[in-house]
Amino acid sequence: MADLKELASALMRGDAPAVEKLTKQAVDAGIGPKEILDGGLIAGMQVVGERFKNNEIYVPEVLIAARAMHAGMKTLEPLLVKAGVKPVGTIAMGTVRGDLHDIGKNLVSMMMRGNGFKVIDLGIDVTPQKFVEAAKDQGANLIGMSALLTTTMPSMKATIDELQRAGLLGKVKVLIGGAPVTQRYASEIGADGYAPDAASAVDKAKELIGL
Ligand code: B1M
Repeated sequence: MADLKELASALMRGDAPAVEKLTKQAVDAGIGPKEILDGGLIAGMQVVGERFKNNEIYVPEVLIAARAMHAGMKTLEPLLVKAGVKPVGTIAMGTVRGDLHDIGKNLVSMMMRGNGFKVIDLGIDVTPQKFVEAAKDQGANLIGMSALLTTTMPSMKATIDELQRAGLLGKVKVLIGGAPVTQRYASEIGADGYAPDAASAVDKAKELIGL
């Protein structure tokens, strides 16, 4: 267990080489990949998320921690697949149609991955149809939309309308965010949830799928 604590703190420091080394050591010591993920990488990322939410650290530190997470996941991912470990949920994430801002969307995606979600990254300028296809064809049980422009926020509503037309509204949960987005707007357009930052987005996503 001591090794996993060390792994979690290396992740919190954003020390990618140490995370890579400690992950390999834990595997060699016979600790299961799920245990390494939960007790080391996710445990560390949860602390990073909390600190970010409390404004104790900022975007660069989160990006550095995410890079360290990636260094550990390179070793763990194939082992998790082999062991048949299922993600806690699958979220299709994208920045809405007409909007090219992706820093926030990427941060949310990283934090989701850091907490055991499978993320289907649809990128930027994502049409309502593309979100719906991800839910239909790729098995996403959550849609995550980001918008940074007041002029692109209506595309969130258009996506919700498209989900309704496809008969998916209610079955697939919709989470929205981005600087100009508010809880009030989310309620107005019928989104299931809103989150003001990346760490809260993870909490909300878990809540929406009943975790
Ligand atoms: Co643009 N831009 N930009 N921009 N840009 C803003 C957003 C703006 C506020 C600047 C300003 O005028 N003060 C303004 C919008 C005004 C408005 O609509 N109210 C603006 C504008 C006008 C524009 C252009 C129209 C400028 C022009 O060309 N005339 C143009 C539009 C292009 C387009 O999208 N079609 C444009 C372009 C650009 C760049 C390409 C130069 C660049 C984007 C680069 C990139 O993303 N790869 C850019 C940038 C960097 C910004 C600012 C400076 C920073 C945005 C950012 O990355 N913030 C921004 C001003 C500002 O915010 N200070 C601005 C950091 C990021 C971590 O925060 O994305 O809010 P944020 O994400 C947070 C939360 O909101 C939340 O979690 C994240 C982490 O805590 N969150 C979610 C985000 N998505 C979520 C999803 C969730 C839950 C939470 O659930 C799914």
